[in-house]
Amino acid sequence: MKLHCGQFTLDLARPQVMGILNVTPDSFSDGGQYTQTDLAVAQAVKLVEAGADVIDIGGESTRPNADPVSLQEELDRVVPVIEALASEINIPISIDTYKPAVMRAAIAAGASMVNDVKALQEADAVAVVAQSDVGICLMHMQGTPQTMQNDPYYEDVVQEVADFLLARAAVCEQAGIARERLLLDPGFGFGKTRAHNIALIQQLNTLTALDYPVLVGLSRKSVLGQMTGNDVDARLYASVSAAVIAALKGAKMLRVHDVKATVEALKVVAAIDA
Ligand code: 7PJ
Repeated sequence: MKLHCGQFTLDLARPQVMGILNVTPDSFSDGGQYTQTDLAVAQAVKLVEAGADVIDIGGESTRPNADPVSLQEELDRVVPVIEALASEINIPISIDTYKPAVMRAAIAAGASMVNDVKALQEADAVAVVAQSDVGICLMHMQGTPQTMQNDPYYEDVVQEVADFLLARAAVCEQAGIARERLLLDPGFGFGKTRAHNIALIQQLNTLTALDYPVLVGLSRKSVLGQMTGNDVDARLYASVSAAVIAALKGAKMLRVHDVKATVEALKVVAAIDA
């Protein structure tokens, strides 16, 4: 299985590692030696050196209860980083956004993938991606980041997530987005209880059997905190364990903070699960 994203083609025979790069506000930039863009680029280069296959850049937090960021603020955060990084690294840059205007600007700046927690449901989002050649990750979420953890409810979480993702994939393909450009993601923690998240991991095979590559993002998430009792900064071992389980169940991309540890664990998977 291959993933087409802009000028790149990723071979999904080996699960790919997407390294997370959060681009935070310019709050302590004081005209000193390094700008926030320089720091973000340096951090991304480290992720590449650690073995990342894709860099995912996000300028707005979609964690539960996070404050929304204005369009201009999000553009100001991510576009300079993508521009600088595009000439610096030779792997796909993904833009984590649900805003079509950010997608368009990011693609113009050199992004080769769009990672959308709203699965291109905002007006014009499908058209923006269809007019380009980038890869697109369609993620499932119930509700919005502001409210999604209030009282998530499903009759059958795995079936409902699968149905939603297949419907969004069909919309994309009807709009002219080739199937080879699509990734599906159950959206761990996005409008899901602990039991929902666990059911989705247990039955990940139902999703990986759908004939689209599946991306899994469990890195440092609260479900791992619930399992271990650890705070977010102490979830490395749990995150690597989750990535290994997801890979064994057929996930083709792992979205992670801890690239080096994940890449190493996946080498063990590859050697034994060949
Ligand atoms: C995900 C994401 C995820 C995809 C975030 C966090 C929250 N994009 N963006 N999948 N999570 N595709 O990293 O804890 O699971 S932000």
